Amino acid sequence: MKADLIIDASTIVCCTDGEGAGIIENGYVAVKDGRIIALGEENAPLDMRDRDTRIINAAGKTVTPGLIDAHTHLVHGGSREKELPLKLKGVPYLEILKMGGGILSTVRNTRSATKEELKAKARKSLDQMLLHGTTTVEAKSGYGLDFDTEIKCLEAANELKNSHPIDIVTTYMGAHAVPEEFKGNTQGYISFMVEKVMPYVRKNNLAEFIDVFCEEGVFSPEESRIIMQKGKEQGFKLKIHADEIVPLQGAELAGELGAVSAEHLLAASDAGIDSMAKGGVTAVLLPGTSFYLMLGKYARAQEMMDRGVRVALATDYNPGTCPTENLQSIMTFACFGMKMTPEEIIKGMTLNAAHAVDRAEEIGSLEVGKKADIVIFDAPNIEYIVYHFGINHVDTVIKGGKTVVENGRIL
Ligand code: IZC
Ligand code: ZN
Repeated sequence: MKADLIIDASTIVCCTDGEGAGIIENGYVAVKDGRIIALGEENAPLDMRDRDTRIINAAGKTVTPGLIDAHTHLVHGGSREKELPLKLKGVPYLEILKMGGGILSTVRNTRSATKEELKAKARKSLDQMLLHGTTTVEAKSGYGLDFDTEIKCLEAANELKNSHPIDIVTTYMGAHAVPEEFKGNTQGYISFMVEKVMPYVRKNNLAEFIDVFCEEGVFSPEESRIIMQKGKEQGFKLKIHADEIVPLQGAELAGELGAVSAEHLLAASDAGIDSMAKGGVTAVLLPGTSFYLMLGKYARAQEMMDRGVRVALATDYNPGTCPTENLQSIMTFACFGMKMTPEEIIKGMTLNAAHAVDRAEEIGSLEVGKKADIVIFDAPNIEYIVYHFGINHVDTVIKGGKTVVENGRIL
């Protein structure tokens, strides 16, 4: 493969491990055969500028690792804008769900859609994500709940993985809600997931993770524990939607069971934060959802970082509580909602997000040997991207060494 040489970049944000974000001013990044082969300050060594090397001038621009969206509900049917009047009247999210709306309304739309329809809709979202700088995305099922629809959604995500530049990490989230056909029989639904769906998903390699919505009126901590333990026994890695609205000690559970990540965490206790630090659980914070649910409250990011928890950021892209594919908007919510610094924010969407999907060996930072997933923003520094909000700053996206977005357009 031809080599690419990004030169004269105003800012390169390496996102390497340790303090800060590893910033290089006026530097270069060299890419060959899909990998980063060199990077540094000033000019690239002359022998790299041979005839076969494509030079990308990044003067006035900022180079970062490809963004990783570590929490999305990518595959689903329909949308929920018609719930806006209810939301504006102050009907709480969990109340709308109890009335058979919310997640359950998306379940009806997902069940009635064909796999091709779901793929076409998800593909549009993936295009938006790519245009906004996302190169890897985690995608959960959980809007089918029955066997056929969960498998349909996971197959859709896996097929998209092979036909779209974005890499997709898949998660089985049957434990997103109790479906209407199991109403009043949560135990029966748990047995169905554990005995019927999980073994099939595992055998066919349709998902690497499982996830549980541990929340009042959805799955209790005791039920969540059983689902996670059974999943772990079958070889799944664990994620948990923990302490989003009501504090239920989901963070404690994540630490105890060795989950790879715990998500939301607005109501996580001090003990829960310590349990996550001890268990090496990455916190995936979703400030777009705090904003969209009008909770008037954000996760305690600073407290988590101070206590030794790795903090990642994601969109939570879903049709109910955060309908956006754009991680750059999430940067602004993280800054103003949680007082995270631009360096903490960019690391939360790169290296820390890579940890949240168990890919930190391969992606998430600009380092020699890592996969060449790179974004060039038309902005002189990362502060500028966070500060000038609501627009798309992406100029170029390189995925695995291949340029897939140029001048802000998909090639
Ligand atoms: O569709 O409401 N929180 N699951 C848990 C969601 C939000 C997605 C939805
Ligand atoms: Zn979610």
